Amino acid sequence: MKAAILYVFNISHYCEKARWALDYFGIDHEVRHVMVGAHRHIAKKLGAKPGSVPFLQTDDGVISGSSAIIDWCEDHNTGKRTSLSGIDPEEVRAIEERLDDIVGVHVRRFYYSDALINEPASVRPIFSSGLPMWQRAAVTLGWSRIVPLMIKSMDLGVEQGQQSRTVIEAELDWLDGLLADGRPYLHGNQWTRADLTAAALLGPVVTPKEHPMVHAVVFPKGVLKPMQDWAQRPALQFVSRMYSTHRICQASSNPYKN
Ligand SMILES: N[C@@H](CCC(=O)N[C@@H](CS)C(=O)NCC(=O)O)C(=O)O
Repeated sequence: MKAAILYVFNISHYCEKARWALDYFGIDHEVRHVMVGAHRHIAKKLGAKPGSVPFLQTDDGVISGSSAIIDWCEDHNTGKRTSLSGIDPEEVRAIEERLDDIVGVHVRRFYYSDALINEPASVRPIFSSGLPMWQRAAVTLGWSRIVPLMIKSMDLGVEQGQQSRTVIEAELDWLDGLLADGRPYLHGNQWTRADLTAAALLGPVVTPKEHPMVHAVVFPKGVLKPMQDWAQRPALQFVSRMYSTHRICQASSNPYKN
């Protein structure tokens, strides 16, 4: 089997979710950074629908979306890692779906509503990192056209940023509630894809030291202050714990590697 190729935006927390799953399952893969805009052309060429990153090129075809990538990893669990499905796969999936559909979307809108509107230059380096030189130049030259497109496609603005902040706080209440009985994981005693998803999608709010790229992000003050206010919440302490115990991606120190 050829190594799978994972197409990503470096900054994307859904891409981090997929990377983490591939690392956990010990699946040989190459991470390929794609230029914003060009990703849709690559996706179309490979037949990846709907065209968002992450998508994974494999011998079995292209797998689109972080959840489907975890499913694919489960089916190719050659390293015999413990499954991430948990004891009640349906309930675990329900938690994952809520995290994907609400937490992931609003963490992103909360950050970009401030960063892309007030400090767009701070975002550009993360969209350039990992790209070949000519693509980095294209991002720099095209940035003033890319920013308004991103603002429109993600529905960003001051009011939208506030709405997303309120939604995040409600979702943190939900997660704090799940953890209130002292359970070690979101669903029972076992590490599952719900935990991996919560940690990857909230990782940018926590900036754990094990995170592979979030340290390159310059957060605007309007985002940093709520991050500091939330830091002691059980849900975010849980995210730190998931990173420190389960996210070790360097091959040499990967605890999941045989
Ligand atoms: N539910 C999808 C969400 C993927 C997603 O929203 N990806 C964003 C980056 S964070 C993207 O590719 N946006 C650009 C686009 O959709 O063209 C997943 O879990 O993979």
